[in-house]
Amino acid sequence: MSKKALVIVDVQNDFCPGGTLAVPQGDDVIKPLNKMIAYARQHNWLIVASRDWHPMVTNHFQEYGGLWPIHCVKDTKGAEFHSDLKVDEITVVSKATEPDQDGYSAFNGYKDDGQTLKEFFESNDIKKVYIGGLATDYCVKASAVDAVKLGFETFLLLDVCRAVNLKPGDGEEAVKEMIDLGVKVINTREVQNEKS
Ligand code: VGL
Repeated sequence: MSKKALVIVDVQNDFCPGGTLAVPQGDDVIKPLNKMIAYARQHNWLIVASRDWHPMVTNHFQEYGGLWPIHCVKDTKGAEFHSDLKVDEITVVSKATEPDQDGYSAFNGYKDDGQTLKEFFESNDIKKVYIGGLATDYCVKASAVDAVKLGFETFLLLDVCRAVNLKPGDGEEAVKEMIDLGVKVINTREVQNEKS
């Protein structure tokens, strides 16, 4: 039987309240995500957590011509997963590790052993991918769009996503774009009541 995968996108300190690029209510996703992680573990899903893992100098940051304040610099407190997120024994995928990358998508990243997320999924016969985390309008969207384009049946876990909303409505717009490209929207409670 093919397996399902849960992808938790960038639930890192800098994207949570108090961080340098705090997503409004970003930490609200942690409790329901922890439940989802427990469910996924019980059902033998593959579980992956992506993290932004930037160099100090990158043209992703405003100082060097990019859009964003400095955030998630590798090996700093801001780049750590939020301490309430139950990530122990979860596969970590680090992305945006090069100075010329925005690296929004988890499919841009690598596991510690150098494997890409696509390779990891293919070697585990993953067919369905469930995605939630931060932020709806950037890294979650980019990851879900890549998942669909790579041929995975892709589900957005809407209740465990929050948007940056640089412009009001960006989050909703992102959800519409994902739906148009074939992403299915669901919430974690519905998934946990599914039969299969
Ligand atoms: C993200 C803005 C900049 C994200 C990353 O994780 O969605 N957003 N870098």
